[in-house]
Amino acid sequence: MTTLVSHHEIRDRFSKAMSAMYQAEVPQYETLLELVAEVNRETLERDTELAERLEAHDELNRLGVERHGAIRVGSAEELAMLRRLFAVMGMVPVGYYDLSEAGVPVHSTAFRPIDDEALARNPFRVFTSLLRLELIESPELRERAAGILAARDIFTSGARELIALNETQGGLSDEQAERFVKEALETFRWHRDATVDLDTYEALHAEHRLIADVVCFRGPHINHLTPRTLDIDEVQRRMPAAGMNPKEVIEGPPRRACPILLRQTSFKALEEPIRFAGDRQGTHTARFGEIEQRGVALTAKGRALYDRLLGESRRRTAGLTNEEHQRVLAEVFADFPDTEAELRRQGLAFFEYRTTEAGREAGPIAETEVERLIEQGLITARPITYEDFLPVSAAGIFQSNLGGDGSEAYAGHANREAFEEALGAPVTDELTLYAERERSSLDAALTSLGIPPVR
Ligand code: OOG
Ligand code: NI
Repeated sequence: MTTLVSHHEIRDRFSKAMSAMYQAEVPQYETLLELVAEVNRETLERDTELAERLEAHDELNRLGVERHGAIRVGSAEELAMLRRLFAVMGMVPVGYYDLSEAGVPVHSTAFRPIDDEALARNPFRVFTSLLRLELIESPELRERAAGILAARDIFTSGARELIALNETQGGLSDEQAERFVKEALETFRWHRDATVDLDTYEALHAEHRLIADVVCFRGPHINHLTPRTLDIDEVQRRMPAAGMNPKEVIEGPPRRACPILLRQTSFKALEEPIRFAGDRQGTHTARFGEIEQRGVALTAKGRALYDRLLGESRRRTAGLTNEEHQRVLAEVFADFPDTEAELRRQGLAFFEYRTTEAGREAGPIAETEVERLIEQGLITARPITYEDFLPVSAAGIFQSNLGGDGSEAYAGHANREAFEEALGAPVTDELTLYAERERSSLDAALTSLGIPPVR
């Protein structure tokens, strides 16, 4: 019998191989990693309380390996095969994101691990977008794009074999895993040679830059990787001195005492030389580097408040510099509670509960109010990190890296059913995952104190 390595081990190896490949392909990404490591180190030195909390919550070891990436594919077959490829690494599709409303003709999901242990080990995620050809207006161009996509195979035959083997064996051996990482990596590699001639590229580009990016190359090159920083404002400030051109504003919520959801920024995509069919030279702009700072996951109620405040602030932030933008956001988000206790009491964010040493040693407990149990030091609540993405922020990242300002919204709207049909499986609802994690941790904590779980 073959001894199988865990899916999480394969994900860890793959994410490291992907990072090494991208650093070699885009040297600015290596510079970004150095900058983020420097700022993280300084932040932890300055804020020992944060350092202790991250350590206690098992988040310090994942900080150094943490990153997400993004790719864009052109057909249902490609997306469905990617689902099987990511399954080898214990990554499943979570969440549905519609970006057509923001003028980007794609819809997306994020492949990521979902259980606690896997997330603590290496939470590598890949934001994966499917081009919506039906949103291309010209029927002639639409058909041409579909024809080009139908003719390519973005997977090596070795990768296809190992994906099938993973499904029949329920995993891969050490040697098979090594080969898998190498073969799978080929799908995400950059190609300096386009598969089409310059005229075709330009026609697709004129329709939407993103369409040219998806259709004209041999595969879905990884277009960015994103390390996790503990101080995004500081990294943004230091980018120019390190030779990087940051996007204008940091996306997402403002800086807060209790960070919520996700804040993101990037250095702008580089213009790179391309050889087109027929031996003509040109350029293509697609690849960049991004950073993210993660906070607590919000409940549906918290998310509704976030969306409302973000909507309000957007009316006031058009065209502002990042500094002004952040000032307006901070003003508007004054209406969002900013202490852990308040976030909990109002049911705005998700927490994980644990019994303390004192709780385990206490005799029979009359108290059943969760907040009182926390005050008495019998249980602790810690914020559950948001592991997903934000559509408005993602659209902002897309836009600034496709060059050009916000395009107009497409008439087509969210179509989750079509996306799931292409994927060949339903996407997991992210809110359900956080709610289950909170619920099971609270049940376990209360049970260990001899208190019946609240329903
Ligand atoms: C994906 C942009 C979205 C994020 O972190 O929100 C994204 C892309 O440009 O393909 O990566
Ligand atoms: Ni990203």
